[in-house]
Amino acid sequence: MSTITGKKQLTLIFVLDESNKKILLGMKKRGFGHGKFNGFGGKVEKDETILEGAHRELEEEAFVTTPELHRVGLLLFTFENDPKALEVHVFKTNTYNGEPKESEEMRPEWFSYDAIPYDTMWYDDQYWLPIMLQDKHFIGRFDFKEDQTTIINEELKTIDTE
Ligand code: 6OG
Repeated sequence: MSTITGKKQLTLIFVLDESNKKILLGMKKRGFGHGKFNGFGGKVEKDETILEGAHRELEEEAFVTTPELHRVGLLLFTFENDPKALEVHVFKTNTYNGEPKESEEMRPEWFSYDAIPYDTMWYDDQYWLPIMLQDKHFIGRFDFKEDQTTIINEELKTIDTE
């Protein structure tokens, strides 16, 4: 049995163009998740709320701002032999200001809902991202092996918002 000694709070933001069924992803250029497409986001700082952190990361990583971010999911990740769990707060928005631009961290790219590059994304995304695109909310937990690819345990629940 491994022990969890703490958690990191992180944000993950998806910009959607719902009328054209497109999603903005970013190719992560460095750090954790390097080489994968993902939403924008990162660690929540000590002096900000989760929502403030989400707005800040979106602006820093994609150079876009938005008047509204909707909370759509909560994910908990653990990795074998890593005592810190990741608590990821997932947001989406369908409105944004500015043009997405490459940053030091991310190279943004639009994808059709039917051509999402799951092969180049975190392994868990294929399970919960479709739920978000169906306009539903979710809560989930994924326990990964040290290789950051193999899932040992997973639990995912859809929250019907209607
Ligand atoms: P920085 O370390 O760059 O923030 N993140 C994950 N995203 C997905 N889709 N799946 C995972 O499965 C993830 N684990 C972490 C949260 C890391 C960014 O990566 C996200 C943050 O947006 C394990 O500050």
